[in-house]
Amino acid sequence: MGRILKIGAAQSGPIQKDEDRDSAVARLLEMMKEAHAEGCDMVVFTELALTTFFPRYYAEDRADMDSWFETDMPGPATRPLFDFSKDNGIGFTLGYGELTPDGHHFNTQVLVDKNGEIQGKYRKIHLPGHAELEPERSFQHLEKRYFEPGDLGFPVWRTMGGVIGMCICNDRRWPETFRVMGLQGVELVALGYNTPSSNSLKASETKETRQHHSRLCMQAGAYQNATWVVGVAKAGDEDGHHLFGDTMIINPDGKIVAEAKTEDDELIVFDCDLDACRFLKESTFDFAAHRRIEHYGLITEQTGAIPPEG
Ligand code: CDV
Repeated sequence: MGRILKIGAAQSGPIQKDEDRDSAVARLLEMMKEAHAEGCDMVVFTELALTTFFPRYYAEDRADMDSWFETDMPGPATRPLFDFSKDNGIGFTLGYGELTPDGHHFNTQVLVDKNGEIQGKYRKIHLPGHAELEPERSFQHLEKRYFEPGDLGFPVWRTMGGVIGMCICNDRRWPETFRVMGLQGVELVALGYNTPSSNSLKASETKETRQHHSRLCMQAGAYQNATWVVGVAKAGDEDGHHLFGDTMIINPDGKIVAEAKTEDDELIVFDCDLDACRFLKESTFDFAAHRRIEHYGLITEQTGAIPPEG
C-alpha cells in the first residue's frame, strides 16, 4: 500500500453565456459532494470553471470583459466550495479569471488544501490565440487580448501528503511546463482545460486529431517526469462552439487509468499512488544521473526556431 491520494477529476459540461456564478458553483459543489461521498482527498476542476469560455468573444474595450473575472478568491459566489472543503476535509483546485487589485488580468488556478485554505496559485503562462480580432478565423480565441502571461513560474507545493503542481490548458502542449515541475519532484499535476473541437484556421483538422494531440502531450508529460497527470476539461457545446472534453487521469507510466464518458458534468475517481512515481524517478528519469544540461542552453536562450541557412 503506497501513498494514496484519491483524486476526483470533475469535468464540467458546457456553461452558457447567461449562466451565473451561483449556478456554476452549485454544479461544482454537487461534484465535490459526490467526490467526498466516494472518499476523495482532492477534486480537480477545470480551467475558467465559473463561466463560459469567454475568450471566444471580442470586445473592443477590454474593460467590457471584466465581468468575467473574479476580484476575490474566495468571493461571495465561490465561498460555498471553500466552506465544503473545510467542513469535510477535501482539497480542490479551481480555475478562474483573476482581476488583481492593481488591475492585472490572469488565467488562474488555485490549490486549496483540506482546511479550505489556498496553498498555491498558478497563473497560466502559455497563452494561446491572438490579441486582435482576426476575421479570417472561423471563431476567435482572444486569450492574448484578455490575459497577461502568468508571473509566478511553475511552482509545486508539498501538501496533502504529496508534491503537487498545476498548469492550465495550452501549457500541457509544452514539455518545459512538465519538466520545470519534474525538476521540483512533482508527483501530481492538476490541469484544467477548455479545448475547442475544431481548429479556427484549419477546418480539415478533426476532433479526433485534436484529442490525440491532447492525450499525447499529457501522457508524455506524465511519463517523462514520472508523475500523475489529472487533465480536466470543460466539455460540450457552448453557444455553438464545441469543446471536446476527454477528462482523464494518467499514471506515471503515461497510461490513462480513468477517463470521462460524457460531455456533461462528470466525476471520475482514481486512487493515485504517489509512490508509483518513485521507480521511474530513480531509474530512467533519475534527472541528476542522466540529464545533460550543458547541451540544453538553447531552450532558455532562444524562443523561436532558427533553421540552418541554405
Ligand atoms: N484554453 C486553451 O488554452 N485552449 C487551447 C486551444 C486554443 C488550442 C489549447 O491548447 O487547448
